[in-house]
Amino acid sequence: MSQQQEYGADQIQILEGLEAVRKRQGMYIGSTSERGLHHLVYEIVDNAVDEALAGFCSHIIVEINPDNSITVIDDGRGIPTGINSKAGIPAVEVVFTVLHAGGKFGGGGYKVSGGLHGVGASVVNALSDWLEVQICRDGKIYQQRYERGKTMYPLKEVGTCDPEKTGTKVTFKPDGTIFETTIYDFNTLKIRLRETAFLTKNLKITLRDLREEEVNERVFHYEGGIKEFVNYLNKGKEPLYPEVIYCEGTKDNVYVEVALQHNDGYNDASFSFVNNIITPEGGTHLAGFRSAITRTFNQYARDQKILKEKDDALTGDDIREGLTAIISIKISEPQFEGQTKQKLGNSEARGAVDAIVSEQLTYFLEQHPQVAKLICEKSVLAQRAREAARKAREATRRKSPLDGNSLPGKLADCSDNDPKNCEIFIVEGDSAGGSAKTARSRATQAILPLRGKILNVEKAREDKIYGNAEIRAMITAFGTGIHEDFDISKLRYHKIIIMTDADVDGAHIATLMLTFLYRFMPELIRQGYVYLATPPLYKIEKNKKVWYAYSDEELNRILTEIGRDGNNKIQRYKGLGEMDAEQLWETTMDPERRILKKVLMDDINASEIDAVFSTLMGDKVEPRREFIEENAKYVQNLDI
Ligand code: 0R9
Repeated sequence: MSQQQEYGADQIQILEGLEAVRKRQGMYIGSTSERGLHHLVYEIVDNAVDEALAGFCSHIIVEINPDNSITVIDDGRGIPTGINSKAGIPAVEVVFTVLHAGGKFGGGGYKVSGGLHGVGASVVNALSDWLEVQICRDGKIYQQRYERGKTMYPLKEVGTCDPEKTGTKVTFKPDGTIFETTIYDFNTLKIRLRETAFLTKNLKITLRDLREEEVNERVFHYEGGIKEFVNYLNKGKEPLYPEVIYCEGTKDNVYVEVALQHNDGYNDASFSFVNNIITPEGGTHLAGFRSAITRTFNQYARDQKILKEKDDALTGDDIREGLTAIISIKISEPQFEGQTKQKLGNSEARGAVDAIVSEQLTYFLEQHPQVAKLICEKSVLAQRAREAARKAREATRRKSPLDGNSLPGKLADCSDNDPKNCEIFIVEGDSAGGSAKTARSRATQAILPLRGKILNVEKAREDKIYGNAEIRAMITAFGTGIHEDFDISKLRYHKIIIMTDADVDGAHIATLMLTFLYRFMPELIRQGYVYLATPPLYKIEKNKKVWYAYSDEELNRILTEIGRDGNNKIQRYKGLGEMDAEQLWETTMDPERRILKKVLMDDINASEIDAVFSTLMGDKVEPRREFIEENAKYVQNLDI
């Protein structure tokens, strides 16, 4: 009897379900871009993490195989292999072939990890060329294979194993006809798996890249969980006190974990998670945390007479200056609200976080009066600085409004009034600025030359930042205002193009500008308005013909094409200033010929982005050196 004839109504429904996933992939995994491709791995890993959260799995291995297929192995109980009475097929087959099956079958527990997508293994199966699962359970090894979601043979025994050893191994190859790319990025998986390990105390996660002869392996294992996460995020910063404050508890079925520590910086780096997934827009859990710390610190400061009766209360912003915090909750039925469905709405989460943090933080402050005093004093300083900043901002507003009514003198503005058509080049140095002003297309291209390096906003308080002429010029030119005044609809240019020399100094200036944009106007990056110009590295001349090369590989390609002989004249550009206006136009500014790099930011990586900026731009040398050593391989064309 063929497989086809064995199919009953249930199986036909299954196939129709997975066919729907293949047709409307976006609905199930968000996108078929690189992001969706990586999401497949997270779906399978999340199932193994659930097994860890249930207390049965301590090690997860993720391997990128030479053909860009992925293997995930866990040492949990193994997916049940017995027949599921409702579906009439083994539970494991239900997991991989029935939409949204997840943990509703078998164990009876709920799916804890995942949450936002949490679409499950069947979607990964539907979107894979093939998927194979092997289970070690009761001393036997079971196996099943699927191709594009279809079961290839009934679950079979393929060997025996040590009865003490149990676990699940899943290997899948994403379908190249569905995904825009099927090449995995080690770094992307590394960031996510490290975060998962931080959020799941004691779980060890090994990531292995088997695509090169020399295997690249990283192991993430944090006994301290989110306490170590806070240490990691603060590694480029100077902590105000050595302890990481930690609160933990369960209330109304919400498991709450919070870790926090202040540093001597000025930013709030708080990140909230629900069921191990970051919630970039926060929600009730974050609101509960904020109200708890504001109330608790004000109470303490009043009790200890750090705040006198006549003094204003500290605001949340004052207390969160220089704060690094992780708020992580586990909840069985998370509800998400807002336009992007990324904001937690469960009201019981607010109460649970508020109660647990208030109680345990109050106790901590009583036990650690020196730490409490340091935090309160820093908050009082922040309160005063905020008042000074408000005055500075109002003074600047009166003199030269930050809302764009009076433009900076150095700006050569464009004549078109429609922001969609307009771009602004932020140019390093007056001389390159001069060439750019001559070269530009006046209707649509504005030029703002900046003198030297702009202020490092990572190390300055707001009042000083508003006082900086270069930063004020940018804010005024963009037209959006900043912070609570920020209004993206007032943006005057839909392309903000940072144009700096292709050398170390230029890279530093570009990083300073990106730091400013990231900290003060992150929405510009998030919505894709920020770009980096790419000036050429070489000019090649031969027999009165000219070529430009933007990388060493391109130089080699051109030289091979035109012949490597004595007639070639090769010029290595050291900076934008070496190009005349015409050269600058044709190589770097002409929309028809230039290369622009869009600066992208994915909120999923929010904590990592914060750590990168504070490591690169902060005071500590050693973490910066480590970061540069680890990431040097990703840098191209930096002339050191
Ligand atoms: C390598 C990736 N790992 C997994 O996908 C994975 C799923 C899974 C699992 C259970 C144990 N380990 C797992 N690894 C499990 C076992 C039992 C009960 N619940 C869960 C048990 O032994 O009783 N499952 C996830 C869903 C299911 N199993 C189920 F629906 F089949 F039960």
